[in-house]
Amino acid sequence: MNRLSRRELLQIFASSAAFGASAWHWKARAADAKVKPGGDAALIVVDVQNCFVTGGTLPVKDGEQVVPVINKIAPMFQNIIATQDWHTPGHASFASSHPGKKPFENVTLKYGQQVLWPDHCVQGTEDAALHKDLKLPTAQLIIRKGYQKGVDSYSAFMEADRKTVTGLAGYLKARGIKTVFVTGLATDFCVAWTAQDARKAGFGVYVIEDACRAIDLNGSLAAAWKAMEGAGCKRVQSSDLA
Ligand code: VGL
Ligand code: ZN
Repeated sequence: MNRLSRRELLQIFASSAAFGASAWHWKARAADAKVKPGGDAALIVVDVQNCFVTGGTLPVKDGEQVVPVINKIAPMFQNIIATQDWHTPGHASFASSHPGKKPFENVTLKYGQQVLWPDHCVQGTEDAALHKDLKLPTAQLIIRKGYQKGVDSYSAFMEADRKTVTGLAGYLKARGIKTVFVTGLATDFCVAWTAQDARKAGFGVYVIEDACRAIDLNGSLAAAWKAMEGAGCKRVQSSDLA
């Protein structure tokens, strides 16, 4: 009798064209099978900017270490999108805009709770530029976010008012993208919000853990992974890609 192994069954299941983005939760991948991004996949490189690495205004611990990892996997992708946190001077997410408030405290804005940050990623400054060693010559779109003075945007898809879209979902859908691979800074803020919003918009989502670094404020990293995995985002390592 011709019996298929569990591994073969899993691979057939995972590669079956019958399972579109709606069945994303049910797709399984054999532990030793590599993930190969196809023409309908996009790499999203979130906020790998000077502000978020050593020497920047809001440095993420070891933030610069994502650069070689992202450079290594980028050639596996036919579609690449980068994002830039792109704030006005005096932005509502800056502690300096709220008298008596300090960075990393919370404040209530019109749209809800907002963590306050040091002034960072101000439009057009060197601090807001992409890291100089990032090599993404084939990147097709740079999406900027957080450019409205009164509204933050951790997510590359939707601003913090949870109403205003950036246009990224429409762009990706118009180009036939079904799956996104999320990398960059910071795991527990802009990466996590981007990954969850990508799921909400109907994309399959992989988050490449070793291509991300976290801020980890009061347990935010563990909470972010729980939320991402709960939303159906898959946690993988760069070595899982081919
Ligand atoms: C980010 C805090 C404030 C991020 C951006 O890119 O994760 N975090 N602005
Ligand atoms: Zn910001």
